Amino acid sequence: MNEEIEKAKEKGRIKRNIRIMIIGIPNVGKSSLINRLVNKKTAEVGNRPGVTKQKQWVRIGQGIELLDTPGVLWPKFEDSQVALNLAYVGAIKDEVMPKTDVAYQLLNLLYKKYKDKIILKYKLTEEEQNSIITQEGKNDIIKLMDIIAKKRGAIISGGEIDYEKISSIILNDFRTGKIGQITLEQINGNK
Ligand SMILES: Nc1nc2c(ncn2[C@@H]2O[C@H](COP(=O)(O)OP(=O)(O)OP(=O)(O)O)[C@@H](O)[C@H]2O)c(=O)[nH]1
Ligand SMILES: [Mg+2]
Repeated sequence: MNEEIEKAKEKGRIKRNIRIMIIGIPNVGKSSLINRLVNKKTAEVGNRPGVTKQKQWVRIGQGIELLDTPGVLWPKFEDSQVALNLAYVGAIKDEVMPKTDVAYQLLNLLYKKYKDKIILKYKLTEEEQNSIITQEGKNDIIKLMDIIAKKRGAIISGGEIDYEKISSIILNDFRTGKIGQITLEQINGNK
């Protein structure tokens, strides 16, 4: 056997494992994909960015090895809208962009671009819709958040709005598709 390997080596025909590196932005399911492929919970998964802390080789048999890697992001965002979109989908840590800010911006965007879906999801009456229009004809998104918070029980004792909680609810509704199918970026470049 050793002789055969030596011979193969001489001819440059040594069989090596196929190695595949899985890369992508944080929290998109890289580790989940690996676990599914090996049919085992080998890699740690979790619904937040930064779960995989270091590289890890996983054998999937038949001479194939996969490398799980921590999620990566661009070192710098030239366009702040790109950073916001990544935050909406859960690829940026709360410590970098606070959840309340992200949820506020997301609700603002959705109420502009997908108003019908927001009205339907949070059962906003005509009266409620009118109540958030300011004198300048703009939408008061904080007021909209307050209305949704009351409906979803995001209230702290004393009747104040629990903005952390309602932000989590809105982000979760969006990320799990409960608001509907949403496209953040258009291919024609319109934002
Ligand atoms: N809906 C849905 N959720 C998924 C899918 N794959 C993974 N998830 C969920 O997405 C979340 C992130 O999954 P991970 O596998 O930890 O993601 P990751 O890319 O390894 O994340 P980092 O290691 O933090 O970069 C987890 O809550 C998974 O359950 C999928 O195909 N569909
Ligand atoms: Mg991972």
